Amino acid sequence: MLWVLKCCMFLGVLPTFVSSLDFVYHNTHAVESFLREINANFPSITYLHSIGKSVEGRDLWVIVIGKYPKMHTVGIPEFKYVANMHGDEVVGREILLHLVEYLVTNYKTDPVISRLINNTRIHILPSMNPDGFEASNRDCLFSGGRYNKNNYDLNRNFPDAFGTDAVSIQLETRAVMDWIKQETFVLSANFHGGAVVASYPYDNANATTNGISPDDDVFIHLAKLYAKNHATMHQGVICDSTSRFSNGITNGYTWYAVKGGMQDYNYIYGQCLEITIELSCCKYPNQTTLAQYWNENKVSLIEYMKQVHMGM
Ligand code: GEM
Ligand code: ZN
Repeated sequence: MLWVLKCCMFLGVLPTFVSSLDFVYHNTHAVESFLREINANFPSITYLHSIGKSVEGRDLWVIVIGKYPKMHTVGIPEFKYVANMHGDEVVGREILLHLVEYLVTNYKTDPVISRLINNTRIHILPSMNPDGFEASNRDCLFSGGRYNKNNYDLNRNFPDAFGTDAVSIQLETRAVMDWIKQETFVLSANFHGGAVVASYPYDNANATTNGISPDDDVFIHLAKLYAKNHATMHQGVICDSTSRFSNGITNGYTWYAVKGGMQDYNYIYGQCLEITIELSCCKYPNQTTLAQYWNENKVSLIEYMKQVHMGM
């Protein structure tokens, strides 16, 4: 990094952005430093804020990217990406950091990215469960880091329209619920690991519904769009015991029921269309594979964001 600075000093120019993000895992401290640096270097198109704290007191940082990042503007839709709600599912956390870097560094040079940033307010929460991430023992399969510090699965912790069981809403869940209430999100995706598929609502059902939502056609379009633009997802990737998902998509409830999930909460209580993206067979893969995951998902991530303008 130093040589960049020296070179810029020699040329007599001030660098606007000197570091580039490495393909390694970033702990809580490194994520925060990265986001602060981005915000300091791109103050006019970014806004960094914490939507609350985890049980162990870690901030839940959200970086907003847009022409008017600090507030809602009439005619500019609100979009979000959330990763790492299961602390041991870490690919999404890293690729969202790369997405942040990609967006801000291509503003004003890449016409597609410039248009996206000018016309969309993009909210990115790289980690909804930083305590789980720090506690994870870096396994491919399940690890205790899935849960928050109080041992709650955050994807079973939202109010569920299909059941009546009371849940003890955790700090991380509450922060996301308040955030959803505060902003008028219309489109979202939530990143997980342990499979490779785009899963869409509903995740749960009751005696009179079969897991199919009123916007089934729109959700299928969105899930297919993500899978189609992904390097391999659309082929139906088989991870160990999972079945082959036709076109790389599935209805959540058909796959297996999830009660109290974030996806259904967004749709039912937040009027926000959210799908769940499973990014990797291995939940915590070796960091030498991170560049590959970024490359596999980059086009999907951009194309999916553009869908916020399809006029829902
Ligand atoms: C999931 S979320 C995706 C699967 N959804 C449904 N309805 N089967 C979970 O929370 O169990 C898987 C994951 O953790 O990645
Ligand atoms: Zn998960």
